[in-house]
Amino acid sequence: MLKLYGFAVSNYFNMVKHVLLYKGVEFDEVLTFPGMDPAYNSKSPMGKVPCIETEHGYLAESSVILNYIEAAYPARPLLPVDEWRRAKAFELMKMAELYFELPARRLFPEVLAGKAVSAEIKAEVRETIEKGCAALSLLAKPAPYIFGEAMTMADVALRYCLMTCKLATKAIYQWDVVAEVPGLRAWDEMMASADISKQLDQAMQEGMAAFLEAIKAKA
Ligand SMILES: N[C@@H](CCC(=O)N[C@@H](CS)C(=O)NCC(=O)O)C(=O)O
Repeated sequence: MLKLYGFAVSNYFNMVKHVLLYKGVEFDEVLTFPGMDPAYNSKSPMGKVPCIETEHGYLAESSVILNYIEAAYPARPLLPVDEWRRAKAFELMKMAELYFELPARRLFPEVLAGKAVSAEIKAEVRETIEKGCAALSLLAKPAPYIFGEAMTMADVALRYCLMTCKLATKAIYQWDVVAEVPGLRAWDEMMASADISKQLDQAMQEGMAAFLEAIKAKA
């Protein structure tokens, strides 16, 4: 059976878990924290979570894992059949990661561990996310999902990329990024109301206190 490595507070782990649950793929979870065991790098070469274990071997990097899951488990499709529309979904997923998740992550030392991030980094991050919001406004017209009637992987990926971005931008700039993109608030609330989202969000909340303690102890 497929194995999913990671932990409930990880947004990338939840992105993959959301898709597995949505598709009804059976899997076992292997509780794994980055840096816990050097041997884990033989599964996920950068030591990051998530990674999956399949009958063929291990696979890391969430977007790659999602693409594999879609190909290996085509039931309840999460990507359009049409090549062009598929590519547009990937475009949005890439942008969500590059211009929302990754810049916001640079604020984490201050947000999660109380280690000051420089004003220069804060300004850079804000500028990138502002551009990301403008780009998302051009690409995404939620109705009700990002690409229309059917949910795609882009919706799932954006949800979990925005999650860290919302947390960090609120804490550092008191900035509500969701308000920047027309229609995004209703989309965000709709995504959050899905049973799978509720299940994962609850597990994340439950694991958060212990996770923050562990981070602060390391800092
Ligand atoms: N590019 C990776 C990012 C995954 C990632 O950053 N995971 C975090 C947990 S949310 C992690 O493992 N961090 C530990 C590290 O960066 O060493 C992916 O898409 O899967």
